[in-house]
Amino acid sequence: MTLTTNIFKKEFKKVFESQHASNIKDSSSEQQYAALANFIKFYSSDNWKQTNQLYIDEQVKQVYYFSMEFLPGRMLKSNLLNLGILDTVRDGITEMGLDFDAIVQSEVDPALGNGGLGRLASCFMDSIASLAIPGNGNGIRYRYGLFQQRFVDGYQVELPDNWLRNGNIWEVRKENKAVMIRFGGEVYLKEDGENKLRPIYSNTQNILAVPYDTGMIGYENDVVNNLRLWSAEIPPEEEINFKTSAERVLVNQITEVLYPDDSNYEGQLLRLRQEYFFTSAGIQSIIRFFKKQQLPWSEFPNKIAIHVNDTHPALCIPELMRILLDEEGLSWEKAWDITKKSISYTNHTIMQEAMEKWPVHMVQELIPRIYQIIEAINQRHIDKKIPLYGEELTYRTTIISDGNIKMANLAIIGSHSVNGVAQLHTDILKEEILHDFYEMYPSKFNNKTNGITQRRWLHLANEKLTQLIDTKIGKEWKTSPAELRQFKAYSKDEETLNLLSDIKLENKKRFAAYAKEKYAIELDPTALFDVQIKRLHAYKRQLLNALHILDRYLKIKDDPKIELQPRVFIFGAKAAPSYIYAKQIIKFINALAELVNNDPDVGNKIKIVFVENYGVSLAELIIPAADISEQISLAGKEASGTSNMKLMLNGALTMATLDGANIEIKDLVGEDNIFLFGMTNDEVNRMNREGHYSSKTVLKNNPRLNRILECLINGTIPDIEVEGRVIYDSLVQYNDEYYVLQDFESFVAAQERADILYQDKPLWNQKALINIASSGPFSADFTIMRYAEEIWNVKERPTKDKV
Ligand code: DL6
Repeated sequence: MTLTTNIFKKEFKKVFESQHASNIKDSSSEQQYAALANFIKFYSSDNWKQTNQLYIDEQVKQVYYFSMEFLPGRMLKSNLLNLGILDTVRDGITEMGLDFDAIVQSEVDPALGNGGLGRLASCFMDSIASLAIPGNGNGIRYRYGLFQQRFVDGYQVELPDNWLRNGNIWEVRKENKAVMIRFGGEVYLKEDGENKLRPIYSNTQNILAVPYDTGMIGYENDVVNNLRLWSAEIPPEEEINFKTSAERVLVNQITEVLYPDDSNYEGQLLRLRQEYFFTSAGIQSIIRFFKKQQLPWSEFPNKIAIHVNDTHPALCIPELMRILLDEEGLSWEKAWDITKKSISYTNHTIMQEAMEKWPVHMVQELIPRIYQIIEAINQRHIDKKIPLYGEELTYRTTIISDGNIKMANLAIIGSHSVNGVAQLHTDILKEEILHDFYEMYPSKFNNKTNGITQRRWLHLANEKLTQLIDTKIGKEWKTSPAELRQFKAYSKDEETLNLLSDIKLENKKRFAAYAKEKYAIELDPTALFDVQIKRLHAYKRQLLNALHILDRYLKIKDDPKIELQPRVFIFGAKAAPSYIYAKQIIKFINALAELVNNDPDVGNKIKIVFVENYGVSLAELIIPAADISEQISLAGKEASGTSNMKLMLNGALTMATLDGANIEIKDLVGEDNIFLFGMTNDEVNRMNREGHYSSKTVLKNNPRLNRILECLINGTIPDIEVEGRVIYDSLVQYNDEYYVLQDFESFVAAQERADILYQDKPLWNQKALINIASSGPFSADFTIMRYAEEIWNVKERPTKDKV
């Protein structure tokens, strides 16, 4: 049925009235949202059913993307866009006298991830469906998302994120697809009379994993894929075994909250429980589906690709082995062959502290059979590799060592593909972090630079810019993002550049209105908007950004009449609750904001806005308003970054170290259209090797920097006695682990170049346009095509029209 505005209005009214038994005019935007989301779910349900049926009928190969985190953002508008009915519905809603934007904003933004990794997973879901690739997401339905961040006296305070308070309309509970997960107890292997060893379990705790499915709607192609999130419940038939409230609480806890505090043993155990819970549930449901097709097991890797998003789901490997060995009776060799051929793994970090390892005793206690299998995988690895590579290299690659299970080692040994997420990151993996494995398995390693979906990050977030691009180069870029390059033809077209500038100004006004309403800060929309939005981590160097602001502040205090390019510095960042140093940096930036924003000498020359509770929805507001994108991590530390891509796509110029995907941005836009500064990865490595770096020496020759740092401890910035001292000491006494001071001068010089360029608006706009036009290669559609072709070996399925 073609949905016209009139049909929509009639049908929508029906849905609303059947749900609320009241007049739509008297309802709240939350109620209108609920009815509209239900309407869309119903509208897309046929396609969802048919997509699923087609996958079954045609026995196509499917990919299963296992991720501990998904950050989908609000789904209403994105679903309308992908269904091709955004304008129809918006018009209908407006004609009914309702406020479309208010309805959109009534939706809760589910924070089921920490940052880049989870958002990447959701961009991938959008691209997989939009490319008509048979694909599924597999994760956890956390009862509470990542904490809600509030600032109290400038300090981060964490509040629970009760995102399910009003229910979640997009999901469908599939109780009939529930599976049982076995924890704890004892296990031993017994001969089964056919020369096979079968595990015998006793005293296990069995927990029910119930799936909640959400349709992942492809862009105008009738495809609706599935995102399956698992929830833990007490199995009704085992109620008797959960008598105490402590036992019951333990079950609920499994899927209660994203990233439980793992600074204590119980927290770690819970996280390991979560990892096994969702991997086992996902693998069991894959096996059940595969078995329905009645194909020989050798066909499994031809029908199923399992992707492990970082090591959190790496237990997929022993779990698949367990089922193939214990339940399906395959030989070790066959099971191992199938497992390796089916599983692939992405590494997202080189930070040692993020490399997962689990104490052996913990795994033994929680999942004893899985431990036995990991031990056997490890032993076979040793036996096979020693004759080929010798003891030294082999023992450096074992899964079990020093009483720990190293999850990256398991993921590499048990998979057929290991990829990094930007070229530099992959090179570092091959040459440094995972070099031993690279020697053993050179052909497993490959690069897949991250990508973002242009549909959410341009089409939805920046509708005016979308219209401008559409009028200039047509609409093809929405499905063929490489077409964006045609926009470059307008880089010297005055009319287009002026329009681009007007759109940016409007977006900045939109953000300014938000800042005024939320924080009572008055922003000048003609100022340069300088944006750093990402998790707070020392290596990302929000501190460098703040020290630069402090430098500007001191310049103004020295000469209040100084002419400086007015700037609005926007920060958005959550710090992990247990990461004290990151929280101290938040407090420092907030205190600096308090000082600077209220100093009459400063006026509009500097304003700082640190938005609370940064997430997908705020990113959609901030990114279109950005002039400068701060991507200033220490070279070699940021695996890729994805905010760099979203900001570029919206015409921000990148202030960049040569790190992660910044290098690829530079290659695409050319050095004239990016501000580069700081040490390269090679220079950092040399410094580290030689061990000559002394932040004190940097300071000795730099009175300006000395003065800036003094402000941390001399009371210039009120209310940071503790934080200022800690930050000062980290830079001076503890030798500045992330080379903030070393890169400071070149950072400030690059910022000065940006100021000068911003004075020349036509030239700035030209560079902004070149950035937009060069960003096509960062579309997640391309990234996914490469995963599909080079790793998963899955094909786009013909969409309904083509069948
Ligand atoms: O690949 C997505 C994203 C990258 O863009 C960031 O550069 C990287 O820091 C982030 N990594 C993580 C690490 N998590 N773990 N484990 O979030 O991944």
